[in-house]
Amino acid sequence: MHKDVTPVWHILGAGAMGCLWAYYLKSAGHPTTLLLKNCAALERFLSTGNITINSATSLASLPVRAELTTQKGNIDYLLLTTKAYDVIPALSAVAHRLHPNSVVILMQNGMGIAEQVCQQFPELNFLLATTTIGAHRNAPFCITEAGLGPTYLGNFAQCMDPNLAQQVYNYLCESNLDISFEPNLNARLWQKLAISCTINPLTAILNCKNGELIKSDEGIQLIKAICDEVETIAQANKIAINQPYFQQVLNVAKQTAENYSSMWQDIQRGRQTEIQYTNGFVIQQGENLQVETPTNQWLIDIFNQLEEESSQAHTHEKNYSDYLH
Ligand code: KPL
Repeated sequence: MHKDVTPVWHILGAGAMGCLWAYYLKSAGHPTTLLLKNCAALERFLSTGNITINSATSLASLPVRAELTTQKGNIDYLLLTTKAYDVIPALSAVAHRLHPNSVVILMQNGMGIAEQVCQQFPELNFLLATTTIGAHRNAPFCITEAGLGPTYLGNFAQCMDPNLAQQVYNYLCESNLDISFEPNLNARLWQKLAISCTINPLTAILNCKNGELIKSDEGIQLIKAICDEVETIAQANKIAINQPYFQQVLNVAKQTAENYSSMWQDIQRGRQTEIQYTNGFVIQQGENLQVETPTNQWLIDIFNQLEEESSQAHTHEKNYSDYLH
């Protein structure tokens, strides 16, 4: 059933990454539907019916379909771009629409999600993706592309039939985004984890752009200490490391110097962050392996306090906007 047909995509998680992929899949001629959680979001989207993408050189809009997650109708190809902590509730919300041949691609920051999905949805055909694309949301369904890097797709613990995985990869290639099938996705996931454990929480705590972190010796030393702990755990897990994580993080901080990280944005908006799936995952792995992770622990303690303060500061705003909708 998966051969020689145009795939029909559903995207769940209409943040920057979800909107970006919806836009590129639709522009490749794939029917694409955004799945939205509530009527307020659906109404907001339907007022234009478009996804808008700003880049350094252009501003473009494209109409896509949208519907509520609770609607009926099979989902064949689902790209899940929610925050890590929303993956299980999101899959549960559309479980009635998935069938034995449905394919789900999980694209989140952080690690530990795939294991939870395997446990709770043992029958699911799923692939993992990790991306280096930089994008942020300016307004609902309107995003800025801040650098199109590669995205890597891989099969978690051979959960998916390799032919089907290849077919999905071919479909994604039609989007014209830079995508590679990665037989050793774990190495990519750990690289990204090192980046997410350093740039993301540090920019949020210090309230700065990515590039500011490497302008002081203290910032660089902190990045090094965090990376060393992540690398020790990765090595204990036999993960291939082709370039020291510290070096990779410095490169990304330089390349994305003018960006505000996704965690910085979450804290500014009073939203829950993915810290439990980044530094929290490293600390948990350290405990399992009896490896100390004092810098990650110190960082997460400060961060938890910041997250709490930011959530409280935005409670009033949230109540007000609930009332308006
Ligand atoms: O992926 C990112 C994020 O913001 O989550 C980085 C690489 C840190 C770029 O801002």
